[in-house]
Amino acid sequence: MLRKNRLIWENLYDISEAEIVLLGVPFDGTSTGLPGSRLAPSRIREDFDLFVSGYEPGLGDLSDVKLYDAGDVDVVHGSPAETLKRVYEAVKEIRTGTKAPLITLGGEHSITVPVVRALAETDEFNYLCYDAHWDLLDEFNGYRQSHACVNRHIYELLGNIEVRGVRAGSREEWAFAKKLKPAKDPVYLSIDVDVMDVPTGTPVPGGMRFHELWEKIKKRKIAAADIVEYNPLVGHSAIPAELVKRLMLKMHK
Ligand SMILES: [Mn+2]
Repeated sequence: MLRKNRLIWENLYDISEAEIVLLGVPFDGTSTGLPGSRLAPSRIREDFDLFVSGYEPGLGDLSDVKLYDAGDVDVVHGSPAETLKRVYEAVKEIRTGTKAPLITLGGEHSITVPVVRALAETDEFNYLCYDAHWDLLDEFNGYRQSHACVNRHIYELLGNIEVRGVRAGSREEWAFAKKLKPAKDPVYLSIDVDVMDVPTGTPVPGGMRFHELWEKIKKRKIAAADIVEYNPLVGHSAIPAELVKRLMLKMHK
């Protein structure tokens, strides 16, 4: 179920030697705003080559990280259910080859649910999300797989979630959010880039600056991460690729 035609670079290591694993999910089938985040995994890999400097003071050098890029999940445009099933299976398959931290590149936010579900079967973590939206709806227009429901379903799966940076939600979501408590480390970190003012299909004015976000997340112990909802059809930002680099340096073992 994995396509290997768009790797960040040639894999120099076997998956069993990996210190970080990368996975792309080029899917935007439930996007409620402007579609296009399906283009993000390949765009982020290109940006990584074009813009990212390999060394970060205090974090180290990319040449010290044994990266394994697992490629992209072979998604099914038109079938969110089949796509999310394939994401789950891809993560389970990766987990049979390695216990290294996984960084997943969306795609839209709905892809986080099967990644968390698959990892939670073997790994211990709590869930921390940075997002402009609560995404706490049980269903959206009768549809539970919508990207507007992702945090609600992870809440049901794990029993608690921490969500930061929210500036948009329904009255019901703001009420539901009162139940949420801070998540203890280690965390699965989900970064919906609309928490900043990065080009996205569902923008909300007043986003965090990159350095504000980084100052927050650099203090956390991160077991796995994803970067979702970057939409290259809306515009360009080097931030997602820079986040991949810093997370690789911070999370590798
Ligand atoms: Mn969002």
